[in-house]
Amino acid sequence: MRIALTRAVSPEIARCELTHLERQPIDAARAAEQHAAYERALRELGCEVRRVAPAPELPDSVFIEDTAVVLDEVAVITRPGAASRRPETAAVADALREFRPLRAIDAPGTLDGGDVLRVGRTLWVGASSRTNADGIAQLRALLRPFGYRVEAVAVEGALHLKSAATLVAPDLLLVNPAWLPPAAFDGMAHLEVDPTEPFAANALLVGTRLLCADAFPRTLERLRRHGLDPLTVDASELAKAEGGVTCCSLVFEA
Ligand code: CIR
Repeated sequence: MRIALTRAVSPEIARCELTHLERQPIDAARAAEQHAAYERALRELGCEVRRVAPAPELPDSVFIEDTAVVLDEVAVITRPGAASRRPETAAVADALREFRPLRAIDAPGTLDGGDVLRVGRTLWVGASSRTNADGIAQLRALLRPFGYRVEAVAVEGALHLKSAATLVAPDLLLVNPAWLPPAAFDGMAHLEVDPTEPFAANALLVGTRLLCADAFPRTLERLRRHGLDPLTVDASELAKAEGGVTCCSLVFEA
């Protein structure tokens, strides 16, 4: 069974953390509708959606991806780089405990799940404004016994590694080369986003199916020309909070 953990949109989402975007009004009710449609799409892709207990007082709590790294053998509870987001992790740990043994990133390490891109037994980890060298070193030490390789990738100009690059098929990356040189990934095959759609690189691969935001028609066309068949959702309100399609779930096999 494939589980997708999600978490409700906080009514306070307009007070979210922002790094590269200007603050603009966010309609929390509209964001919640988009989030519900995103959960329906996850079900269409074969997931059983389970919601973690809501945290209305935590503006960014919908972006559950940042709070944990879930692998087949173990789940690592992160220590998010933004201090305001650290209280998000406890309830996620409680929800994951029934599925995986837990490990955790401790101070002074910081790590956001949005910086972790798994390709087979390799984890590419963004050294970003949210994830520091100590957090990456802790992740490497925690996962070495399970046979994972952890490779740091410098991220500048993007919030997270997965704002700039995600997997769109088991052996194919979608990359925004303006934010991250595709060569950073050991010569893996890649497609590039349309240069007018810098935020298009954040796509969510669920098994062999792909979920994308509908705001990037040119990049979607590139994916389709490549034989991929992405399902699309409107994530425009959540995008104002600097979130993309990977951020709102933790998908794993139960
Ligand atoms: C933040 O800045 O932390 C949130 N407003 C957005 C987090 C997006 N998460 C992600 O890309 N994994």
